[in-house]
Amino acid sequence: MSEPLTSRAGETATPDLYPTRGEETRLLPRLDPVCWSAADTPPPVEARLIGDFDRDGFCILDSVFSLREVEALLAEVQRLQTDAATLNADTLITEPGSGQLRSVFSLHTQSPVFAALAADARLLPLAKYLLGGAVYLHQSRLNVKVGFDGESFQWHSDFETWHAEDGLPRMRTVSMTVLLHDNNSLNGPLMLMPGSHRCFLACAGATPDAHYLHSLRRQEYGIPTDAQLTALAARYGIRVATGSAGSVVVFDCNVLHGSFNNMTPWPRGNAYFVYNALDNRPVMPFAAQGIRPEFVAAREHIVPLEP
Ligand code: 6CS
Ligand code: FE
Repeated sequence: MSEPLTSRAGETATPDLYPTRGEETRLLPRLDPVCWSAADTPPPVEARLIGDFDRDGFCILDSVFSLREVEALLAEVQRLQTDAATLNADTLITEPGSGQLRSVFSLHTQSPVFAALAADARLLPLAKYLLGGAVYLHQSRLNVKVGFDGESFQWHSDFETWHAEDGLPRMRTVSMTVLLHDNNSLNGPLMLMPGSHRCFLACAGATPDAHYLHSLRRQEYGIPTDAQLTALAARYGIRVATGSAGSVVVFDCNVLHGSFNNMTPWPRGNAYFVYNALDNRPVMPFAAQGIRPEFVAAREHIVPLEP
C-alpha cells in the first residue's frame, strides 16, 4: 500500500507515518524512538527514571518542587481565576456539565510564573534529553479538575490528535505535568497503560470542522474503541500516576491515558507543558481540514526554550 502524503504548495510533502481518522481502526507500529538522545548521552535525572520512561511511556519525578514553590504556583492559579476577565476568553474551557472552569490554555503566554516554570532547570533539560535537541512549547494548559464537578478525560493518545489536527509529523513530543495538588487514587488522577506508547491506535471517523471547540470539553473523535481498549488493557494493564503536590509526571506523547470524574471534595489542579522538538515542527494537519488556533497548538510563534 502506498503511503498517503500531505502537502501544501511550496512545501515538501511530509510522509504520513501514522494515518488515522479513516474508515477503520487499526493497530500500527511506532516507527520513532521513545528517547531521542544517543545512548551514551548522560541523562539529567537518575538513569532509572529514563528506563521507566522508555519501558512504560511515563515516569514520575517525586517532590521536584517544594511546598513553598507549589504555594506560589497555586497563588498564581488564584490570580488567573480572579483576573479571568483579562485573559484571552478563547483559552478558557468550561466543564460540559456544570460550566465551571475546566482548563486554561496557553498558560505560558498568559502567566510569567508558568512561563518560568516551563523553562525551569528541573524540567527543560529533561525535555531536551528525551527529545534529543532544542525544544519549544507546542501547548500548555492548566486543568483544574475541581472537587465534585471536575469531569473525566476520555482514553486517548495525545499524539493521535496532534498528528491528525496539528500536523506534528513524528512522535517527538513529551508532556510534563506539574501536580499542584496531591493526586491520589480518588480525585481523578491520570491513568495510563504502561507500554502502550509502542503502538499507534489509528482511530476511525473523519475530524469534524472546528473539532477543538467540542473536544477540549469532551472528546468523541480520535479516541480508541472499547474493543481496542479492552485488548490493550489486557496486554499492558492500567496504572495510576499518583503523587504529592510538587511532583511531576513525564509522559510520552503516544501513551494511552485518561482520567475519571473527580467526585471527591479535593481539587486536582495540574499544569501541563507539552514540549516538541524544534526539528518536529508542525506541517499541515494530516487528518483535519483547518488548523487549530495558536493557543491550542503553536505554529506561528515557535520560540526555542532557554533556561
Ligand atoms: O486536543 C488536545 O490537544 C488536547 N486534548 C486532550 C484530551 N489532551 C491533550 C491535549 O490537551
Ligand atoms: Fe491527553
